[in-house]
Amino acid sequence: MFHAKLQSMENVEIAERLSEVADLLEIQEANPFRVRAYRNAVRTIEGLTRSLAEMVEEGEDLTELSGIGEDISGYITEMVETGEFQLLRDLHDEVPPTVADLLDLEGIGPKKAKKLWEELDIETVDDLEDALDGGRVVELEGFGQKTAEKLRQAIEDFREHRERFRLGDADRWVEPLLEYMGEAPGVEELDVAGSYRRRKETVGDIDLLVACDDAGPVMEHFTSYDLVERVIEAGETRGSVVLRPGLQVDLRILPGESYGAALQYFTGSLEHNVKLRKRALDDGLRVSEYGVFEIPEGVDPDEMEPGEGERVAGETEEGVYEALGLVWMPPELREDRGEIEAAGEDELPDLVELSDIRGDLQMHSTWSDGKNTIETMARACQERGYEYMAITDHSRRVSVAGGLDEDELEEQWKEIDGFEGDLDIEILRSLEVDILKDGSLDLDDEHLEKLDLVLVSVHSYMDLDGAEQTERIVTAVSHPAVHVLAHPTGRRINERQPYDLDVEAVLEAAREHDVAVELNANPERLDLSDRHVFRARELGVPVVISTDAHSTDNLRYMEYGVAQARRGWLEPDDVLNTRSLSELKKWLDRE
Ligand code: DGT
Ligand code: CA
Ligand code: CA
Ligand code: ZN
Repeated sequence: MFHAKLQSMENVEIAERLSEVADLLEIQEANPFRVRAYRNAVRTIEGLTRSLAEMVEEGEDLTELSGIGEDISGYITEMVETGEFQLLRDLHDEVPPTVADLLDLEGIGPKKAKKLWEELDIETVDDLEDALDGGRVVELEGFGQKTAEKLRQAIEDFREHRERFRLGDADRWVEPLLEYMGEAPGVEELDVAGSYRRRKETVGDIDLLVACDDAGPVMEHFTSYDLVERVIEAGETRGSVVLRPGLQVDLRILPGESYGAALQYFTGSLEHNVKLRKRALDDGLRVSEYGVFEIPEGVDPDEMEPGEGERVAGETEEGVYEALGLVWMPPELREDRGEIEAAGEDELPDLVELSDIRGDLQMHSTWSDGKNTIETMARACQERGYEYMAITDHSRRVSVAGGLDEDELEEQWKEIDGFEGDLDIEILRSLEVDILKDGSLDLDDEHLEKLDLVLVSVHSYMDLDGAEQTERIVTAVSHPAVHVLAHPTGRRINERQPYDLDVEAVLEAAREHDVAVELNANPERLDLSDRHVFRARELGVPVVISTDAHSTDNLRYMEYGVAQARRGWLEPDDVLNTRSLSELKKWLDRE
């Protein structure tokens, strides 16, 4: 039993399932070459810019993709055409799917996972925690006290990092879900609220709101979505499910008259709502998810029944804010960082928008580790309507990514000279120059001088102590040729902590030397963070929002960068790449 929706199965879902096969095979101690074949296929799929479902529908030969052989091609076709994957189903009869979750714990490989499951019946991370509490794990051969302690830490890390989804990952599931929910009977309004709407870098769960008259069929439609793994709750107007990758979705169904109030309430943040409610009480008003109500004389607002008191707003979100004497605020601002006060005085920032962006100043090509040629990247940028772009391949020292030396850089310029005239976009000669351990740069001064834009960043010695790391980066920023410090803290969300770094000192140095800081828009980085760009703005340090694209597809990351910039209160003037080409050139030439 499956729906037509499966026909458009997402690449991520296919990759996810193949990756699960690899995990389960590994736990079964299958032939390592077989395991690797699945992993290679997953890597290929993750880098694909086209939809596999489309390719299957158009009868294309999937085995022409690298890493995809006859078997896997057959499985992909099976998934696209039937929504089923018999091999995975068979594997699930042998190994419970949750056992593979144990592999996400630091220090647990397939052998250990197998042992925990076979000998202690541990199938989930929660089971493992119970077994640790009960002292059963230490008794297992090859585990011992030290391992047990490490596992506790691993569980803690797992919970802290893995339970929240990166916004970019959540989007891959939310977008198809919204499309599906839009097809539910009688839907009048449909929105995602919560941290997702505020575009927070990670989301704990997805809060879906629907306005309609008849809730039953909408709830039914929701819980029968194909990617639902588990239904937690399916009440009349309130439901909760967990999607296959472990992402929880809460649904609220409401009548149209209170939709605006619910949207406001469930968008949060909690802190924003708390402050709003306090403010309302001073005006004799009570705000709830049902609307804004006048508090009747002598009534304790905490004891008001839903719907009690005269209702002054609720149908629209604007109306809710207006009833409280405030103008509507973009969701990205609703973190109680001063936005309510600013709205009260009509001093909200005029936030930067995607359409303000005139160019992308960090991207890679086949000259280093990018997937597309410079010309292809340039045409894609032109299609996005940009006036300018910078090609910033890696420098020599980043050899794993095919970094360029001085001679190769000159070769690259010649290539650009060759086709530039055919295009309607300015290609800035640039390079992502590696910052060496002592803060010096991985390119000679002569060539640094010749570049239109000098971008510098760290790719090695990420674990220096704070003082040394800060000094290193400050040294780099102080070099007179440098224009932009890229991905300044080096964090990878849910994967790698930022360097031990005094960001304030780096921002001060950037200001002193007229260097801009990057907001790297890759949803796995978002570096600098929203809080840090807020601080950059306060200090008057210009911010560049760049995608660091390694393929034409990645150019769409700009949207994530702009969202974080908005969360950091940036206006167009705070963002360097909203400037016209001539203004940008003036800034680059330090005129
Ligand atoms: P998340 O899911 O952890 O990324 O963060 P949020 O902000 O999406 O939080 P969530 O899903 O727990 O709740 C969604 C919104 O609902 C939250 O931002 C504010 C609102 N909300 C939830 N619980 C309460 C509450 O007890 N009081 C008030 N005023 N608002 C609440
Ligand atoms: Ca949420
Ligand atoms: Ca929620
Ligand atoms: Zn980089």
